[in-house]
Amino acid sequence: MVKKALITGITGQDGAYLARFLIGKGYKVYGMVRRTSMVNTSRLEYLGIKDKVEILYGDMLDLSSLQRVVENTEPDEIYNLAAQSFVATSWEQPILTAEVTGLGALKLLEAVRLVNPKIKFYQASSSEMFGASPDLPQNESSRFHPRSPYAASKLFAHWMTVNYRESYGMFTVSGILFNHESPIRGLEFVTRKITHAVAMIKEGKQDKLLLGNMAAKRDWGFAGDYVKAMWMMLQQDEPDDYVVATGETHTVREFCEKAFGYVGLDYQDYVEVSPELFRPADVEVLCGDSSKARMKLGWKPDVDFDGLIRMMVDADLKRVREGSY
Ligand code: NAP
Ligand code: F7E
Repeated sequence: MVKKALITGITGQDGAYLARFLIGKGYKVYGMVRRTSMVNTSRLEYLGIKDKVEILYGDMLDLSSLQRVVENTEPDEIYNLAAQSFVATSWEQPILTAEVTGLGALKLLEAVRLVNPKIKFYQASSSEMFGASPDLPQNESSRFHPRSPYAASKLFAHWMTVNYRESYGMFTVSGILFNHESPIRGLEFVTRKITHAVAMIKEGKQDKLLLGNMAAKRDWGFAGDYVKAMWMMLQQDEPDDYVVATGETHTVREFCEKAFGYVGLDYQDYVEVSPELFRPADVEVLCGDSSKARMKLGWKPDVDFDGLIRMMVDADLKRVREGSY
């Protein structure tokens, strides 16, 4: 029998990669999207799968729509990837972030419990939940110390996922994923902001790049590798939580140095620091210990830091040269 998966957030970076991965595994893939005045399927088009997924309308703010989507699709697996996911915006829209990213996950868990508690449920948790944790590298037992409305909302959703497992015996898992990037990463995130600027500068279409905290350190991997781990978590006999990370951490400055260096430029000639781009509170260092995922799931990343930068710069150069964006 063909397995069915429902993905919330299918128009986002991970949603598109996960949909492509599941289609490759023979799944029937449903994607929930919110109503917008313009269609927003550019990532699905980029990966060549737009016509291979079935789209249904629903919103994380609206429990009745979630319940209807779950009833109408009768999935075996649900991947809850929908969120207001940009940390900086979460200070400007803290309540919306809590409602979509935090309460939205609880609404979806409730919809699953009411419609069919046997559906397996994946929650997109985040390394941001560790925030200012004194533990480094961070694993599943490390202490949480969220540092933004986004991180606090994700922590609420994480604990609700654990609680639905413990209270109702549901197959709910939380994947604590460290930063993962790709050529279809949103342009506001620092990696893509840099690789897009590198391409624009190289092609003579931009002269400088403004950045905020260049000393921040992140454990950056490739989104295509990370969506495999999501699926693997739902194929286990028992539901559990897993950290997914490369185990390497690099500064924003190093990312710049390598990305500009790849096209023969010195980042110091183009990058300026703008105090306006600093956050009210930042997470200074994240580095994940994914031993459990590697041992129990057999997961490992295939793309390393340098490979990720090359992939993103190459894709941006191609798009800038073609004028596609
Ligand atoms: P993304 O590109 O920002 O995608 C977010 C998705 O959520 C989009 O499809 C967006 O739809 C959808 N969405 C937002 N508000 C919604 C609402 N009210 N109702 C329904 N859908 C809504 O994020 P991503 O990078 O793919 O990340 C996927 C998930 O993993 C997110 O939950 C994120 O917080 C989490 N996460 C990401 C990372 C990472 O490094 N990428 C790491 C850890 C955890 P629109 O297209 O309409 O805006
Ligand atoms: O920032 C610093 C910034 O916005 C990374 C989301 O997917 O990963 C992501 O959250 C670092 C921060 O990602 C700029 O201050 C400097 O220290 O790329 P980012 P993030 O905040 O780590 C986690 C795991 C998620 O769950 C989130 O959903 O880079 N930084 N200068 C900058 N950041 C941005 N965006 N723009 C700058 O100009």
